[in-house]
Amino acid sequence: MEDAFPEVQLPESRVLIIITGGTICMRKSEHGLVPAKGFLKAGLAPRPAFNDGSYPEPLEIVIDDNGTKKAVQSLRTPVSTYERRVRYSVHEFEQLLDSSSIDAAGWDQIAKTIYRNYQLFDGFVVLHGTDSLAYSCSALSFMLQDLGKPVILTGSQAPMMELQNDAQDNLLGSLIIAGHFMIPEVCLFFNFKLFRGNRTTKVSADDFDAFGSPNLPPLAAITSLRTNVKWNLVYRPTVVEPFSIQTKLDTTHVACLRIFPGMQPQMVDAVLRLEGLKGLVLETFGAGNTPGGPDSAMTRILADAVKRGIVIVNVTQCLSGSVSPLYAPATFLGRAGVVFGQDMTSEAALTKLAYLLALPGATPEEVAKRMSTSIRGELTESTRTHFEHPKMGGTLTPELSSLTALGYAVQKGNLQDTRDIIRGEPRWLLNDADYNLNTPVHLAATGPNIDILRDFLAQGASVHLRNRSGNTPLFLAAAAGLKDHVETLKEAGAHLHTDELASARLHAAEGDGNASLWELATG
Ligand code: ASN
Repeated sequence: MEDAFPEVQLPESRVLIIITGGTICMRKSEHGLVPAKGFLKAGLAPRPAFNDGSYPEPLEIVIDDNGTKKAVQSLRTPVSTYERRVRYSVHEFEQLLDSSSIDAAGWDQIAKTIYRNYQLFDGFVVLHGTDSLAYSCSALSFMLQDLGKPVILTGSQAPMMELQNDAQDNLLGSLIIAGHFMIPEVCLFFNFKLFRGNRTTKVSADDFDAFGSPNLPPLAAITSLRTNVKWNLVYRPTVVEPFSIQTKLDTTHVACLRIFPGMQPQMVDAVLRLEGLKGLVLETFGAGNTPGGPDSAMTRILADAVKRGIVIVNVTQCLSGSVSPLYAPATFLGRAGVVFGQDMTSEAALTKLAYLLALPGATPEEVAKRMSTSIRGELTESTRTHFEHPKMGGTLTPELSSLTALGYAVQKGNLQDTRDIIRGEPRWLLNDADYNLNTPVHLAATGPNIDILRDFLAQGASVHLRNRSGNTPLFLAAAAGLKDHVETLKEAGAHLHTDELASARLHAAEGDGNASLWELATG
């Protein structure tokens, strides 16, 4: 008899879960809670929300810390509301950490694991303790350069093994978002909200609602069965470069100091004279003020240190808001050469300093300049001076009519038209998709004018989205025999999805005249 409900082939995303430790995977010991290994088997496999029982074959390939390919058992979630399954594998740190002990070496290890496995997965979830989570999110946001895929850090206040916990919701939410939404940022997911990682701070030591992002609303929230993504807030790299990592952060030559009433200038001087110090984050009062006027000992000490080449960054002690030269004390600091860190958190300011100071050839002047401008959406730059009305028209929604108009302009190869349509529209238009789930980049990948493709990529369009047939723009360009398009997409970090590789190799072997192009796309 025929099966009344035949198994339908549904799209599937692949996610790698990197486990660094933290409460989420902890068990009780005689000394209190400690992280324990074997999370996939003990924590995930027995839970129906994380395991549909299918134990997918063949085994998944994960590249380990030595660069060796390992075949591991992956698990698959049941079907989501978006008619998709998430297949995931786990990579556990050799030494699991309470996150209070993580440092630059731990961040280096996370960054390298993502880099090595980048082409094998659609997204990454990092399990991490909550204590230093905001620091790790900030550090990774800088270390992962020109990121094109979601990297979501999460943890919990109560272990997965506790009867009542926040671990299950935090991990499931992260997995669903990493497997469904191409948000190319380092994010923190906690208590049903997705934040830009470098905007977060831990606001509670025990509440399940443990993180805040005081100066930027959440990028997404799970408020019902569906996830509400604020696409216009999503940050995208706007240079045409493939994903790369800067692994070393100079955390040994930076410091953070909180100003308090009555603080003696000598105390600040003592810190500024620590051997080898290159950067200081100064947590000031309110809108950026410290005690003392233009001729005070405090201002002189800070000015001297700036002259000696130390980068000093002014951030506020307040939970929200920005520093600015509103009051005289902050203005004097600015004149002394102290950089305004705008509305950056201390976590973001400290890790950004450590990142910039470690870049090859970094000079104090260059580092100081970049500390007050946004490099990963970590601070709010001054707003625009004018308002533009959103374009309306047609019987379609404004979004769909813009997308359709853009599609025609791409097909005609008219660069100016594409620019006119995109202008005034939020950047999400380039990452939106038509009924076939083709994005403007899919269309441009086979379009007549390569400059349009370049233009889209330079404006932050994703190269990793797949259409309804599961194909990336790179696959379409190779299938169309367009060498320049293939090269341009590769330059922007495009690669074939794991699911496309077999078919690409077949094309190459068939010798359909395009063998070298398929090799280029696969390489
Ligand atoms: N001490 C733990 C950690 O940061 C706290 C937690 O994860 N909730 O690893």
